Order: sequence, then structure tokens, then C-alpha cells
Amino acid sequence: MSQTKPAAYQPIPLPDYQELPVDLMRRNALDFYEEIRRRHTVRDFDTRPVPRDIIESCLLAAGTAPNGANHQPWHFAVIGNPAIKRQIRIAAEEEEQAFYAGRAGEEWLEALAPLGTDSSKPFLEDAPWLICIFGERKSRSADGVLRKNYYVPESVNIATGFLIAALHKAGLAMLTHTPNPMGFLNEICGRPAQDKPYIMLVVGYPSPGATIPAHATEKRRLEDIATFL
Ligand code: IYR
Repeated sequence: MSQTKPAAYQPIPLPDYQELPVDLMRRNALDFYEEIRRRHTVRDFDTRPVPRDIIESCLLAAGTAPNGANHQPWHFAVIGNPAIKRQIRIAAEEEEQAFYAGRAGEEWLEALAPLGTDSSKPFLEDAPWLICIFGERKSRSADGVLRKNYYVPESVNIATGFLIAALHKAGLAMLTHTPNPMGFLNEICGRPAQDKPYIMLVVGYPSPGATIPAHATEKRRLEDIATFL
């Protein structure tokens, strides 16, 4: 097989950077904090539909994340079809039943107690969208060459953070869901075995009576999460 030449390095001027006056930087940094701290993980979802184009815009934002060698080693399998959501719920609840019945171990279950979670996952059918996020260990370049990818977990997890922030900005509620193990997602989503499912985002409107665990509002203080050296 003939080896294709690697793309040449071609610098272009930094396209979109906007320097801001320091006061505005300060304002924007605080505004973003105020905005993102209003995001809460929700487990009670309304069945009201959310337009697909909004999800598409959020996925485009996720796709701008920094990543290894710009191979963009992610795939987002987006499920709105009720029959597929049902399949996912059945498979996930089967794993969760084993998890909560003992596979998790005592220490893990103790850590989860203040969240009030259990093996019942109705949100997997109630929410209008499930986004299953896969890391691609290998993928094809624009000209079709199959290549190894680098820093796949880092890249996928950063993109997931972008996606969560974008969904929040769009006014949507979400939940990061990690059925354990979640290999069943490859089959349901039609992804190759070498793709690794990382996380599922459950996306929609919170149900009218939605609650969150009080525990979830406890955030560590800046001095506990950061050191300046
Ligand atoms: N996957 C299980 C358990 C679970 C684990 C962690 I760590 C959480 O922060 C929350 C739940 C479930 O979804 O119930």
C-alpha cells in the first residue's frame, strides 16, 4: 500500500482571537462562572421534544475542542428514536441492577448514597435526546487513510466538557450517565468494537417537579482546588 505524504505545516495568521480590555476580561470571567454554576445535573426529565438543530449546534461546539494531532478522535451517537432509547434503558438497567446489588462494592455505594441514585433509569426514555460519546482509537483522515489516534481520553473528555457547556448555554438540562460497563452501546449505536464508549449525556428539559440532591450543591473552595506557585 502506498504511503500518503503527511500534510505540510502551513502557518496562517491567528484567525479569531479578540483581546479584551482587562476590566471586560474580569467581567466576562466572572459572568461565565455565574452562568456555569447554574448548571446542575438533572435526573428528572420532561418528555417535551427539543429541536434537533439545537443539539447539532452544540455538537459543532464540542467538535472545536483541542485534541491530539487534530485527529478529532470522537464520535457522538445521538439517539432520539424511542425504540432505541428503550433498548438502551433495558441494557443499562440490567448493568445497574448488578452494580447496585453489589458489584460496586460497599465503599462506592456509600459514596453514592447522598446522590440518591438507584438502578431505575426512566430518564433514558423520558429525555428527548441521548448522546453516546465514543473515543476512536483509530480513524480515517480526510483522504481516507486509517491512522492511529493520540490522547483519545483527554480529547474526548475535553470535547464532552465543551458539549456540556454548550447545552447549558442553550438552556438545556443534562445528566452525565455512565452505565458500568457500557460496551453494549457499541452494538446499539453501530460503532466498531475499537471505539470506546466514554459517557452518555441525557439531554432535555427538566421535568416540572425536578429535584437535585442537596449534596450536589457543595462545591470545594478555590483554595481547596487550586494552588498558585
Ligand atoms: N452508573 C451508576 C452509578 C453512579 C456512579 C457515579 I461515580 C455517580 O456519580 C452516579 C451514579 C448510575 O448511573 O446510577
